[in-house]
Amino acid sequence: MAAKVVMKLGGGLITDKSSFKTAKKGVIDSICSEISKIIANGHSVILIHGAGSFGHLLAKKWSLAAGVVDEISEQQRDAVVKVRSDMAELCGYVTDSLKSFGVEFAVFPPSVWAKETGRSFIGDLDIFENTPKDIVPVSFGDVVRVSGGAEFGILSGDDLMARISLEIPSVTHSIFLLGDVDGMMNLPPNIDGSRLMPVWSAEEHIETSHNSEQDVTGGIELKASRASQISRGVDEVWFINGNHPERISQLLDEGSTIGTKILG
Ligand code: IP8
Repeated sequence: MAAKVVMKLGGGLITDKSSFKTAKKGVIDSICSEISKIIANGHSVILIHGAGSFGHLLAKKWSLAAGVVDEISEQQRDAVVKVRSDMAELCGYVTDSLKSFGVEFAVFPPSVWAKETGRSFIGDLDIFENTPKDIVPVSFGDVVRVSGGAEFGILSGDDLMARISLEIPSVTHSIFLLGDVDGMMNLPPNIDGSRLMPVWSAEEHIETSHNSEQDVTGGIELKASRASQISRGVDEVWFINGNHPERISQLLDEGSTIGTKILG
């Protein structure tokens, strides 16, 4: 059966989060190569990516997530323009790689089609539905317009994942590709005794360490919460190590792989 896959490349997977605007092109290439195989096998893919060091560092420095602050509004507005262009640049690395593997794509920057932040952002999701089957729609976490005086805010790729996975008809798989870990761990990955949870549901407590010094959206907690919401409407919701993209094909072909299956 042809799968309809919504996939997010985490910002920590495709960039070095601690080093300003450093893309991991090798990782991006290995995932895009895998996407080309998935499409050649008759499946369709909607691709979302996070910001990593192309978004969070400047957004944090100028407090973009909380909206405009009078005293620094000029610098903030400059930062909004800069982060949007940095995100377009990161997206360019992803689409250049898709192109090099012969994958056609269409880019939809949220700053153009979406407004407001969080799960109830406003925007016409039909653009993802109306793209022809062999063309991969690509979008990403971005700075978007916000009403009510805030002027701007940060829309996370995790919120895009939730809405697209649940509202586009017949999505079969919603996959979050992570950097450095095989899936959801019971303890932060750097702590002794940390182990992979092959299945996870929201009732199960996890110890997390969200690096809010770097991250202006919600880190693993936001991902876990959105994944859990998605799993109420989509059968196959997974956290997979993006450094092993062959696991995506294994999941599609064999129904399971190394990773965490999120249960509703
Ligand atoms: O990395 C954040 O998106 P995320 C977007 O998917 C920006 O949470 C611009 C920081």
